[in-house]
Amino acid sequence: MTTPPHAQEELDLIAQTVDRVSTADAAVLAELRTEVLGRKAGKLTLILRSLGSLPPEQRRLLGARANQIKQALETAIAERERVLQDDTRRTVDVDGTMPARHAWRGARHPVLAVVDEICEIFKELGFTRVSGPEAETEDYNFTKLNMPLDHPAADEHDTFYLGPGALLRTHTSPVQARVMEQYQPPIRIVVPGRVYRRDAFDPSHSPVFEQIEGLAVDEGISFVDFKAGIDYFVKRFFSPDTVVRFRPSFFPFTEPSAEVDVQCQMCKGSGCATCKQTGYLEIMGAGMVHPAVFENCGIDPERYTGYAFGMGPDRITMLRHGIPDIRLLFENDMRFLSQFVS
Ligand code: 2NM
Repeated sequence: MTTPPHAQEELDLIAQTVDRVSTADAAVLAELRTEVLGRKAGKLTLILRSLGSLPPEQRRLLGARANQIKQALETAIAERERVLQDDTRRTVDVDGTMPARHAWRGARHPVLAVVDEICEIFKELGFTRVSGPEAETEDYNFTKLNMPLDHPAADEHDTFYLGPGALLRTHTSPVQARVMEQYQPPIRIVVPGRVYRRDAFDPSHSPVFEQIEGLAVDEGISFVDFKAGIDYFVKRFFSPDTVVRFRPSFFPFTEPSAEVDVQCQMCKGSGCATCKQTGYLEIMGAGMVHPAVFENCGIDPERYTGYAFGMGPDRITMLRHGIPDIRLLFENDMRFLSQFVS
């Protein structure tokens, strides 16, 4: 045990360690603390412990000095710890004269911008935007929509099956089927979402792409309402003078069915590469909902009629911006996407 006059000298030495604290790194600081203040063998700890065996006069003098040093050391260590912590948070060697890096600006993906715009236009006609599951059953994706399972579209060759009777939806129509089952007319909905088909990637195909389908069901909806609804949309989306053409077509879920064309935006109908010299661009399929679909979804086809339509926002986005390859819409290449930041 340390006894005077040794204790006096040692206290002087310990007092000097206070000066070392202000330049210590974290490791040295830990060492210093153990060496001086350690609970078992710290130099100062031992001195303080030995005070009891000293005569009262010496105990008072040494004790006061030892406690003073202890206090000073603890304060210095705490202060140094605070500085070291701050330093690790701060970047060293900052050149304050460097120009700041520009802040990234986000934007909607061009396809989402088109989807939102289409939904807004149909909102003006009273349509509500709804969504539903991407994993579906054969029943909702095909059977209820008047597509028997031997229909070519239901082939494993064209559809991603997840298991027996389960698949990735090939269109958003199963959502319409679910809405018809759950709500009574009047129904007016637009259904945007991702759909899946077993296609290889090429400039105009992708195994996953965006679709918007729409459905209007009420008493007394006629072919005139159908044509007027589509015409309103086309003229709002493109321009008021856009020429619209309805061509007879076939879909299992509509009868009659039509393909809707608009006059080519590139050449104004005179024929160009974009419209393959036809003067028109196909933008959607549509028709009057087949009575069998109503029947399958619990809606009385004697009382209600309606129209439905489907379109591909990816393709419409490509036409709008002159994008030559659908893959550009999926690659998230900032050189491409940054062109759509407004
Ligand atoms: C299209 C073309 C024609 C359609 C039909 C339905 C439903 F579920 F109501 F029967 N939804 N969407 C439809 C009709 C979709 O896409 C080219």
